[in-house]
Amino acid sequence: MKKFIALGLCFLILTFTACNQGNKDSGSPFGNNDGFIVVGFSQVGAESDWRLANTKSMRETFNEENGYKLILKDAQQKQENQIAAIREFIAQKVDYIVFAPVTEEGWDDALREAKNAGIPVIIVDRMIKTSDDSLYTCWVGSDFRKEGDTAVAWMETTFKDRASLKIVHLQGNIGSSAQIGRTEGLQAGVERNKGWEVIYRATGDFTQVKGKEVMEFVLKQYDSFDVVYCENDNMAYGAMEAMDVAKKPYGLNGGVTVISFDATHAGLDATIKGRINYNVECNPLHGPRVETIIKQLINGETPDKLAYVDEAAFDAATITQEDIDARAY
Ligand code: GYE
Repeated sequence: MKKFIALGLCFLILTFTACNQGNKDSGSPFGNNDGFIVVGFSQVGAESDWRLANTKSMRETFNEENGYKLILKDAQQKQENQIAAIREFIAQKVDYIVFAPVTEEGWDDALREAKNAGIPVIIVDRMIKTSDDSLYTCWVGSDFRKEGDTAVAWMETTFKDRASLKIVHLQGNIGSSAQIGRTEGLQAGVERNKGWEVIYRATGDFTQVKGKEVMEFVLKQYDSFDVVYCENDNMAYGAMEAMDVAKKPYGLNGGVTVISFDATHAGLDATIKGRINYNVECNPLHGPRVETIIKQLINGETPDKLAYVDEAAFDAATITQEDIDARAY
C-alpha cells in the first residue's frame, strides 16, 4: 500500500513539473527561442513610402543582433489577413503581438483570443475602435486629426482673402485612422469657412496609382479647382503626374495648391521644388518606440496607454535643404 502511495506521489510531482515547464516555455517574456524575444508584427501592407519606412524601422529594431526574432506578416491592406496573422501569432506563442490596424473596427474577437493566451498586444500607427480597452496593452502613433487641423490652419491663413475655394479631396483607405483624422480636419475647415467647398472626394487608397486615377477623372470632369488635399505623399505624386499630363499648373508658381501628408524624404523634395505647397509630417519610425514599450513591460513597468508622436509641417515657401537632410525616412 505504502509503495502504491509513493508511486502515486511521484507521478503527481512529475506531472506538475512537466506542466509548469510547459507554461514557462510558452508564457515567459523571453520565450523558448534560444533566449530571443519573439515579436509577431502584422503590417498593413506596402502601399506607400511611409509604410516602407515603417517596415524598415521595425526590421532594424527587431533583429537577432538586438535579441529579437521578428515574424512579419504583410496583410496587403486586408483586414482578414491581419486577423489570420494575429491568430497565427497566438498559435506560434509569440511573446508580443505588434500590429498596425488597416481599419479601426472589427478587432475585438482576435484581440480577445490574444488576451486569453496572455500575449501583450501593442498597437502602432493607426488605432482601433473597441469598447474594451483591456484588449490591447497600449498604442503608439500619430494624432491624425491634429495633422488635418494643421493643414487646414495653413489653408485658412493662405486663403484668408478668398471668397471661394474649390477643393478636391483624395482620401486614404476609408475607415483607417489616418483617413478619418485627416478627413475630419478638412470637414471642420469646410464647415468653418463659408466659401470652401469640396467639389469632389474619393479614395485613392494611399497609393500613387489610385491617386493618379482619381485625378485623371477629376481633370475630365472639372475645369477649375483651387486645392487638392491629398491624404498622403504617394497620392499627391499620382495627382501631380495626372496634372503634368493634362498640363494643369500647380504648386508654388500658381494654379492648384497641393496639400500632402507624411513628409517623407521624397515628399519634402517635392515640397522644396515647389510642387507640393504644404506637407504635414507623419513619423513612421515606430521600431524604437515599440522596443521601449517591450522593455518597460519586461521590467514590470506600465507603459502609457496612448502615446502620440510629435510632428512638424513644411511650407514650400520656407522649407530648407537642412530640413530634408535631417530626415531619416
Ligand atoms: O500616412 C500613409 C500610409 O497610417 C500613417 O498609411 C499611416 C498612413 C500614411 O499608407 O502613407
